[in-house]
Amino acid sequence: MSMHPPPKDWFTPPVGPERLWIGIGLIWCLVLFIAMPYAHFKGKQNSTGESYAVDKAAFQERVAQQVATNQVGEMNGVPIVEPSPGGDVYLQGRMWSWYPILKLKLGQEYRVHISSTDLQHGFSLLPMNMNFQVLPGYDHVLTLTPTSAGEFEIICNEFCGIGHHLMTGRIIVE
Ligand SMILES: [Cu+2]
Repeated sequence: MSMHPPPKDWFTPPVGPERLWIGIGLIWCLVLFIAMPYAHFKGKQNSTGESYAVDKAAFQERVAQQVATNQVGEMNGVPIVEPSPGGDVYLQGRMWSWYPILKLKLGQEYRVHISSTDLQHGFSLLPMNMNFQVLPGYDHVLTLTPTSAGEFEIICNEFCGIGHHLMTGRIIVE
């Protein structure tokens, strides 16, 4: 097999519709280049990236402590916890549930600590479409201020085994 170099004058500058499509593509690249950081700072649905290494047992202990001191009810065997506004809130992802159910106050700011005590899960808040990775050994802190009242479902969006589809939780805002 032999290869031949292209002729010296192979390049012809784009003209007509080709020029137009290259232009549209370039403009769209620039739009996305600006939109991504804009959505991060103005979207109000993004994590600040605050996270810490945490021992699984220590996190579990904080969750249990919160349930012991702030439980206000129970739903399908899962405790409902009402943390004090402005304070720390602990949410544990585990096979296959989100524990406990959180009851938050509209317009109040909370520091929600999310971690897993077994393997990787995905925190997905519906219908807001907020998604965060939940990793064992890491405490992911979300500074969260509920802006609408109601019941919000949490699902797991990281396949985590046979009961993955049953892994739902709840945040109640009133
Ligand atoms: Cu999961």
